[in-house]
Amino acid sequence: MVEFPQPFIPPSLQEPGRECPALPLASLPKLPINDTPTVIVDLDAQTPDNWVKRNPDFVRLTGKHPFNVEAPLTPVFNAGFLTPAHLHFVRNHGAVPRVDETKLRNWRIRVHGLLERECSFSIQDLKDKFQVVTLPVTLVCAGNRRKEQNVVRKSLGFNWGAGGVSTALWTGVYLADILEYVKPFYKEAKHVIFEGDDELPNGPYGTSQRSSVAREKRNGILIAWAMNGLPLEPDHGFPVRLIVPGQIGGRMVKWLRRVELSAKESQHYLHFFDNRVLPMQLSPEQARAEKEWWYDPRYMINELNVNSAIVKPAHQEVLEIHSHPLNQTTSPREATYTLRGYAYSGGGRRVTRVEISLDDGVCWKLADIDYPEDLYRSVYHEDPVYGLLDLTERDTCFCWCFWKFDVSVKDLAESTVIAVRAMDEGLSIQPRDMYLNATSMMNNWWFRVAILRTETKSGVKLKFEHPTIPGVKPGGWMERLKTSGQDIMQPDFEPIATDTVERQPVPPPSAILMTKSDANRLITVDELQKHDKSTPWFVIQGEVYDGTGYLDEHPGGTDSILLVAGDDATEDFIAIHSDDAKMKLAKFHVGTLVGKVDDLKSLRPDSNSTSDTASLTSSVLLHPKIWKTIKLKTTQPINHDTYLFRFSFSEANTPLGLPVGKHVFVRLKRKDTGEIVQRAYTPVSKPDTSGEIDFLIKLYLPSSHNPIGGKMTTGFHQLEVGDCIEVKGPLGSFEWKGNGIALWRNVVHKVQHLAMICGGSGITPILQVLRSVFDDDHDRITKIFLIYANKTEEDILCKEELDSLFKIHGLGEHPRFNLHYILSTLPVPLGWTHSSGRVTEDLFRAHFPTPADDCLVLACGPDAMIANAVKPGLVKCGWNVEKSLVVF
Ligand SMILES: Nc1nc2c(c(=O)[nH]1)N[C@H]1C(S)=C(S)[C@@H](COP(=O)(O)O)O[C@H]1N2
Ligand SMILES: [Mo]
Repeated sequence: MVEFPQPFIPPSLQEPGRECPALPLASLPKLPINDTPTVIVDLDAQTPDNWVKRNPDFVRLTGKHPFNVEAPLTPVFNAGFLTPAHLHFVRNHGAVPRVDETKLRNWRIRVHGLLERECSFSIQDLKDKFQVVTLPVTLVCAGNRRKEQNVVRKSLGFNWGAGGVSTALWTGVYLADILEYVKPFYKEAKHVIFEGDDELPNGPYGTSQRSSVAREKRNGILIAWAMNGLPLEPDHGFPVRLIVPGQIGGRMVKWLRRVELSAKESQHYLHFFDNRVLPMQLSPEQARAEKEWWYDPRYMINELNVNSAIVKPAHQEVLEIHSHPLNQTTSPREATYTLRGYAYSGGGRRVTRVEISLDDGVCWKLADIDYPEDLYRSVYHEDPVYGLLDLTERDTCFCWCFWKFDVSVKDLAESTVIAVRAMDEGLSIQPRDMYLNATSMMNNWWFRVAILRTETKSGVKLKFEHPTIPGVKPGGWMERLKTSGQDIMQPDFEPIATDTVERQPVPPPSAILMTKSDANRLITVDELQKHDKSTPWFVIQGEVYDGTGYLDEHPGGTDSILLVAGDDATEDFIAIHSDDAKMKLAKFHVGTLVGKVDDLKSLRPDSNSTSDTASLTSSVLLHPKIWKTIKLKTTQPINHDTYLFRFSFSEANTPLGLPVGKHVFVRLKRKDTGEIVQRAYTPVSKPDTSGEIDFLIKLYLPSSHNPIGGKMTTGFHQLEVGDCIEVKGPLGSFEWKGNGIALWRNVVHKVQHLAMICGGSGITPILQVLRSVFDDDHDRITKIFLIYANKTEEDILCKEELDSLFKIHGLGEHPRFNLHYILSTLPVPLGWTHSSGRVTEDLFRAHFPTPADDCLVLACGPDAMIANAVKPGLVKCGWNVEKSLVVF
């Protein structure tokens, strides 16, 4: 009879110092060293798991709750063959069932259904009736390495790195023995269903095995109560769980309450709607919408597929190689570096080879493999805690193995990428190509680590970059190459030629799906470039979009699309668009670019451009395609939070080249975070300025109210005189030509009345037009009606200028300027004669002209103001917003 460790309470709940009970055999892999957590981490305080003690160093993959974590790769790997509980990954679909002493005492596993002998077993019953056994088993979540797919396309699942894998000694009894005891009617009972005690929105967690698999002892399925000789931790199923060696973690039901012999497979919600690899043709959205796919048993995942990863070099590890033999602090070129990592496969199949390539898959060389699991095959050991540890007659491989490969530092320095692939006994080999699927499960394409090389004074420096890093944090070559416009399913690890400059940080990947599942045409660079001005196609992150249908709708104006026609627009698009805009992009997706987008990046000669934008010639400072560096000359406070930033170009006497009404892109590098931020701004410079450009910037600085502050304006705030930023432009769909003529979406409008509505810093494009109208001595007819909304009176920008223009043009016999303010913060100052409250149709009725063909409305303000107040208000007053509303 087997003795039980007493009390049968997980160490984290009682006696955290407890170590794994020793195994007397020195030849076996060492037992893990536990660092059992003793405190409840803050993140759990407000969740139903606020009684579970956890390692604070885990990478949380789904925020606070439920608890889904992996440990950073290096510590898990360094822990060795057996993973201590505090580093073992956890996958919980909901709250951890809380098992107190009473609940523990009454815990039974009910075995029922199509069988002769229905039973309810306590854990003690299991120990008394059946042979207690221990098996080393590797657990892998089917989502392991999912983030790599999520970077390509956001799937129906969260971002596992390559750490969704761990190994432990599991102690329990064979399911096969229990089944034999309860005598199932196997003629009908084709399935064995398992159910957990967790309460999830769609019922408890449950799944099933085919009886033919479940009853076979060779498959090693256990009902287990101990992990590495200690009671299961709450996160791993305390008091008892199923262990299914060689299968995905998802089949190993935790907090096991019920086993049912049934003619039908499990009907549990997550048996169907989780752990499936759906056909590649199904986009995540389709998969969500078309439920029938999930019920097809062919797409279910049981056994693991062959997989491997590189752990060493670690992500961001640096290897300095000196060229001078006397420099002892760095590696000489003759030195070797040992690459290391793990590999595993499913169904008991052995990993039969692991291969390394340093030329992205042209040549492969065998790595050495260490199979610690084999060390158990020569021992027969029986003990009160572990029961029978006997793998002497087993030939199944249920555990990970470790590979290593010595490479000369010189070869590493000449390579741009290290790739690993494994093959198993069934001759399944990890593919080069990703099997992109809606749940992003079983991702097992080659694991590749990019090598970034920098020349240093004393030699070269290699920096290693994993494909991704787990969780939401950005990082890894996949995001970097995606941002640079590559098709990362076919990555190209070009050498980073001898640059000594640190690379720019990569912006986080877009989690928004910007592609259409049925837009799967392959488009060549040639075809792309044929689509320029009349049917503008452009590229974003390797995908091709047709902008034709969007020319009229684009809030940024027609020419911001025309300017990128036939070209790569990734940088600008990602930098300035909201998630909402990204979502809208999918509609215009036509296919995927083949060939290198980099070829496009170089500027094509301006001669082939038919744009009428004056600044395409170099007689002006601004260029729509080339970033120009400008230097901060002065800043001048305008009010409590707004400053006029004046920048100078290097050519002092060249005209700026900014038509009235157009805006520019501005980009800067944040001094604190190093992040590149880009926004569109309308400069307030007069159109005939030379050598300089002025921006009126309202600063949204970090405050208790908004701890982050405006990304861009905080960057502006950090600038000191002499600092440089960049501009390019002009762009925009609207231009005021003067003398009553506006060019809008390439159509000439003769305008008598200009109605204008703006909010806060939205005054800038309005001011441009306004000044130009009133500065124009030839223009005696154009009338302007301006409504300017702000929170408080002190927020009103350029009030003096506006008021004085009003005195000149707004009074007298033939007034041409109607100026009206509205303040949203109540109460308004004493003696305030303008409006207060919200922007409504009444305001337009009172202060705008009646709608007419020769009248345009210009608007600039926060999106919400335009969408919720301006548009509906104008419509109610009879304006045709499609035909007359220009939104900057
Ligand atoms: N009852 C229950 N069992 C469960 C789950 C769950 O959410 N509830 N998650 C499954 C999944 S998807 C995995 S990968 C493994 C993870 O086991 P671990 O958390 O002990 O690592 O448990 C499986 N068993
Ligand atoms: Mo899983």
